[in-house]
Amino acid sequence: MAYCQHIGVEFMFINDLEQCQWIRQKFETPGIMQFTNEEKRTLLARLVRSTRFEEFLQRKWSSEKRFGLEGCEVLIPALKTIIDKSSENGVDYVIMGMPHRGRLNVLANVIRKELEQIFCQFDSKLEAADEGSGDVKYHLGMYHRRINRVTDRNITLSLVANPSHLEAADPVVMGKTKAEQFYCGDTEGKKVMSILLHGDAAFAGQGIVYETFHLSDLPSYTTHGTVHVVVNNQIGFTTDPRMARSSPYPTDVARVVNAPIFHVNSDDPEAVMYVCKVAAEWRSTFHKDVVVDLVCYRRNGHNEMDEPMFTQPLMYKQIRKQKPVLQKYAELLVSQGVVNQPEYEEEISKYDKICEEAFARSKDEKILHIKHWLDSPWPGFFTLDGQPRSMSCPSTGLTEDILAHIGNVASSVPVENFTIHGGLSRILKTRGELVKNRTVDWALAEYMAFGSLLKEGIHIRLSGQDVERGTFSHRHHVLHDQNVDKRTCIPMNHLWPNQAPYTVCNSSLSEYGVLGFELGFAMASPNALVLWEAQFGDFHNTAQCIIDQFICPGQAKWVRQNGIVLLLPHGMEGMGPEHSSARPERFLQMCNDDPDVLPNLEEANFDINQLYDCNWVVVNCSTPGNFFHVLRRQILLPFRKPLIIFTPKSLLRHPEARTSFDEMLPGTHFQRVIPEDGPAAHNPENVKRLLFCTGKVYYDLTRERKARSMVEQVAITRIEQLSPFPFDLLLQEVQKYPGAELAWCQEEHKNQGYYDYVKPRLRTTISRAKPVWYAGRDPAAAPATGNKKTHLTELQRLLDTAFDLDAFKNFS
Ligand SMILES: Cc1ncc(C[n+]2csc(CCOP(=O)(O)OP(=O)(O)O)c2C)c(N)n1
Ligand SMILES: [Mg+2]
Repeated sequence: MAYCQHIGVEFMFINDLEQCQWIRQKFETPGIMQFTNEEKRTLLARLVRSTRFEEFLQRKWSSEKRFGLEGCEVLIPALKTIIDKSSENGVDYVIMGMPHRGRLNVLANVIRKELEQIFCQFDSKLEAADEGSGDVKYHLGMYHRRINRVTDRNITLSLVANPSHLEAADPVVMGKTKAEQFYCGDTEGKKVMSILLHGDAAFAGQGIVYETFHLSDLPSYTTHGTVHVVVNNQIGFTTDPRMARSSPYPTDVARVVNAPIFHVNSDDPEAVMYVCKVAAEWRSTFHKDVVVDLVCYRRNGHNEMDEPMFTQPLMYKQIRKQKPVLQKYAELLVSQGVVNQPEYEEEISKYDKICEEAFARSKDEKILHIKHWLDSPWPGFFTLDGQPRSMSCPSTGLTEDILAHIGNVASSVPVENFTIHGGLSRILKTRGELVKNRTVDWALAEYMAFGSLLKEGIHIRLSGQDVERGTFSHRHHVLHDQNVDKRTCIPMNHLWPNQAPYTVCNSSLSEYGVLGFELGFAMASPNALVLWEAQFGDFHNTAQCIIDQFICPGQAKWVRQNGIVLLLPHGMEGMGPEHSSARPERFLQMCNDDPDVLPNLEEANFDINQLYDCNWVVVNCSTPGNFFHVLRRQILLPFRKPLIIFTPKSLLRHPEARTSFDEMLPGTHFQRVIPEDGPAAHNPENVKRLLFCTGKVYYDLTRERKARSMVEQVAITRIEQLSPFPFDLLLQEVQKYPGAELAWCQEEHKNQGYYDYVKPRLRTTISRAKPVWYAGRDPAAAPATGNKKTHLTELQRLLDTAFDLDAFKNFS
C-alpha cells in the first residue's frame, strides 16, 4: 500500500484490527509528516557525518575494504532517529547487531566509537596486543554509554561482534537483550531493546532470520519487539518509487513472520526519518517486531575493491550520474531557506576537521587493543587490567545439610493441593529413597548443582527442546497439576528464601536460533549458569555456525569470555545412526591445545592454568557426582570458558551410575581423571594392560572384566576431562603400571569419538616410550549402525579386543 510518494507500507497480513488502524492513522492522516527546521538541520548534519565519514576513509585508504555505505547514507540518520525516539519512550539500553555494510560508519556516528580507534585499525604496521587472534575491523563489537543529545537522557549502546556469517548474530543479539532485560527487571522491554540491521539478500535467504523472529512469540525468549532495518540495495538503482514498493524479498519475510514492513525510498531523508519514528513508536506501543526497508542503491561494488561495471554496466552508468543524497537534501533545505550555503559548508568542514584531528591522533597509537572493542563489559569480575581475581578454584563440594535439603525438595511437591501424575509420584519416591541412602543419580546430581548455585545467587537458565521434563523423562523440573489446566510448579524455585531465580524453558524446535540466543544470554553476565541442551547431541550440527564462529573462537576473536554450557546427549545404544553421536571428535578437533608438546607439569595450579589457556572445556562424565562437580566448577572458576558436556542416556537409570554424598562433601572436587581403584591398583606390578576410556563404555568394560575374572590383570582408567588434556594425572597413572601395555578403548567408530585426540596426547605424556593400542569400532561413514544385532556384535568385538591380552602382539 502506498501512502506518500516515497513510502510503502504492508501490513494486511496482520490480523489485529487495533494494530492495523494504528498504522493507517500514522500514514493516512494528511500532513502528518511534518518536521521543524531544527529537525531538518539535525537530519542534514547527520547526513553530513555519514557521507563525509565514508569520503574520508576513501581519501585516506582508497585500497582498503570498508564495505562503505555510499548509496544508503540515510542509514545513519535512520538509526539515530530510532534511538532518539526510543530513548524518548524510556529505553536506556539498545543492543544492536549488523552486517558489514556501513558498520564502521555506525560505529563512528551512531555508537560514537572514538574515530582514532577506528582509523588505527587501518594501519597495517600496528601490532596486535597479545590478547588472542583478533578479527577484521568490520566485525568487532562495541559498548558505549553516553548522553542522548536529543532527549538528554543516558543511553547505553552495544554492538555485538559478529562473524562473516550473515545473520548469525541475530539470535545472539536477542539473547543478550533478553538477559539485560532480565537483570534489570524489565519484564516488558520498556528499558532495553534490540535493533537488527540486515542486507536484503541475507534477510531473505538465511533461515536463521526466521528462526530468530519466531523466538519473539515465546515468553522465555521474547525481547518484546525488535526494530529491523534492511539496507535494501537489491533492486540496484531506481528513481521510480513504484519499483521501491515492488521489492519482493523483505516483504516475503515480513509476511511469513507477521511483522509490518515499511518500505521507504532512501533518497528521501525526511520520509526515512518519519518511517523510523513510526517504527520506534510501533515497538514501544505494541512490543512487537517491525521492519524498515530502506530501499537504496549501492554506489560502489560489493566492497571498494570490486568493479560493479563487470556485471551491471548499464545500471552503474546510471548510478554514476546520480547526485548523492546529501547534496540533494542540502539543495532542498537551502531552497527552503532552512540553512544557507555557508552554514552547510561550515557543517562539512567542521566534521572533516574532526576526522583529520582524529587521524593525527591515531598516529600516536602504538598497539591495537582488541579490548577496546568489547561488546559486553563484566564490571567487577576481573581485576582492572582484565585478569582473573585468582588462579585457583575452591572445593565444589557441599555440606550434608545442603545436599539433603535440595534432595528433599527435589523429591517432593513444595506447594499445597497440587496433584501430580502417578508415574511422577513414583519417580519422586525413588528420588526420596536415593536421598535417604545418601546417593544421587544423574537427575539428582544436576538438581544439587543447580540448587546450590541458586543459593549462592547465581541465576540458572536451562533451555532447549523438552528440557523441562528432560528428553529422557528423567528431569521433571516443572510439575503439572493433573486437575488444573496449566497450573505448574517449579520446585527448584522453592529451595531457599533469597535464592536466585531458576529459568527452565522448553525452546522452539530450533538449534541455530536457540543456541545463538543462549550464547547471547550468557554474554551479558558471568554470574549466571546458562545451559543449552540438545534433544540428542547430533542435532547440535544444525547450530554449527554458532559453535564454529562464536563458541569455539569467540574469546580469541573478540576477547569476551563466555561460560555457556552445552549438554549433548551421547552414547551408542543401538538406536541407529542418528541419536547416537554428539560428534565428540569435532569438538576435540577444535581444541587449541598442542598434541605434541608436554606442558610443564610442575607449574603451580597446572590444572587451572590449563583451563585458563584453553578455548573450551570438553568433558564426558562417567558418574553423576562428577557431573555435579563440573557444573559447579563452571561458576566457581575465576574466569569463564564454554563447557561442552557429553551427557549419557542409558546411564541416567543405570544402577551403578550413582554417587554417594561422601564424594560431594566439602573438600571434594571434579575429578579430571578417575584412576583405577580396584584390585589392579593394589598390585600394579601385576597389571598387563592399562585401558583408558571415557564415559559409559566404562560400565561395559568393568562388567566384561569381571565376567572374565581379569580384575588383577587389567586396570581401567577413566578420562573425564578430555580437554584440556590431563597430562599430569595420566602420567601418574602410566607410571603406576610399569609392566602394562596401554590401550585406548571407545565404543565409537575409529575415525570418530576421542581416539584421534587422545592418542597423540597420551604418546606425548609418555615421551612416546610405548605404543597406545586401539580397541573400538572400525572406521565408518555413519556414526552407528541401524541394526540392533550388528550393534551388539560390534560391542562384543570391541570388548573382546580390549581384554584379549594377545590382541596387539602381532603388531609389535
Ligand atoms: C552465511 C553467508 N553466506 C555467504 C556470505 C558471503 N557474502 C558476503 S556479503 C554477501 C552478499 C550480501 O548481500 P546483502 O545481504 O544484500 O548485503 P549487501 O552486501 O548488499 O549490503 C555474501 C553472499 C556470507 N558472508 N555469509
Ligand atoms: Mg544487498
